[in-house]
Amino acid sequence: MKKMYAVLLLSMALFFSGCPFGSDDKDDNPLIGKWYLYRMTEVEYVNGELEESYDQTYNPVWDNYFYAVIIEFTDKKMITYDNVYSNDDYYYDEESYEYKNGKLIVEGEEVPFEVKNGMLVTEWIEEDVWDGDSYRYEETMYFKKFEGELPPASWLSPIAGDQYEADNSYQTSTHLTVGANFQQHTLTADDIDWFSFDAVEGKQYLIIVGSYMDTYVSLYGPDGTTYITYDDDNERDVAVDDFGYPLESVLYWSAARSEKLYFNVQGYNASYKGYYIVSVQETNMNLGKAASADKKVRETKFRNPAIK
Ligand SMILES: [Ca+2]
Ligand SMILES: [Ca+2]
Ligand SMILES: [Ca+2]
Repeated sequence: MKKMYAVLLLSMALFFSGCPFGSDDKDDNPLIGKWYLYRMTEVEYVNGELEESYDQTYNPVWDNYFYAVIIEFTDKKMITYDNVYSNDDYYYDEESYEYKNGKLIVEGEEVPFEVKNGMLVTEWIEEDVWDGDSYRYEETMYFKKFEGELPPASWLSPIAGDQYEADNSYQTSTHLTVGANFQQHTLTADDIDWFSFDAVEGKQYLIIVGSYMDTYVSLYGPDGTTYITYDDDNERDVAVDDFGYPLESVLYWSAARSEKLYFNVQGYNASYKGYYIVSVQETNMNLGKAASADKKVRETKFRNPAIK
């Protein structure tokens, strides 16, 4: 399970309290219109050393608006829309703002920004010293113009089941050809999607799931019921083709015998809904013994609140 959407919401709040960019000086208010977040980067330093970095691009092929935050600037109001993935609902926040002499003023504070080549870019930097260590956090958000209605229709109606349903048991699983291009699926409420693939003795495999959603993959033996192992958030940090979507779960399997194996994909929390891609690829990587079943993780799996 991950925290990124909580971070995103937090950063939206922080973005409007101050950024280091200079404003541009057009007479017309360049902010007017609707903007969707299509890319966001975060970099964290501890004592000047890179600690963590994160770069998320929302892929436009799918319904990327399902995941992205959208901001609308009208003459007087700055309105933030954010989809609530686990409900057929969305988050809405409205604030007054002023645009004067090229400056954006929100609640009495100047919020520097940059509009360039049809993009709105914001950057936020925070520095802090805590317990003798210095922390620096940099966040850049890139928005593009959104032309659709707000909120997007997909935020208000239940997400549709994919073409592979019903596949909520190993008996109704979808067979994947190793090395084939990814398949697109959705997780609807309380959905679970079962798959199978043919493993060959002595070969290694990666079950790759890409999503903006927090997914969880469980591998089962040829009887479809004997649990083998799992992956949640690419626990081994396997560097692999992400097919243009954020790598979510990557399960490694080294086949000791030739057999048909089963696996399923579900949300970390059963209420999660959204889109994902899945593919099984052969790999030359030898990562050693697969991670053993982490009982602690599995037991807490459905106890988690809806926020990622
Ligand atoms: Ca499904
Ligand atoms: Ca299903
Ligand atoms: Ca996960």
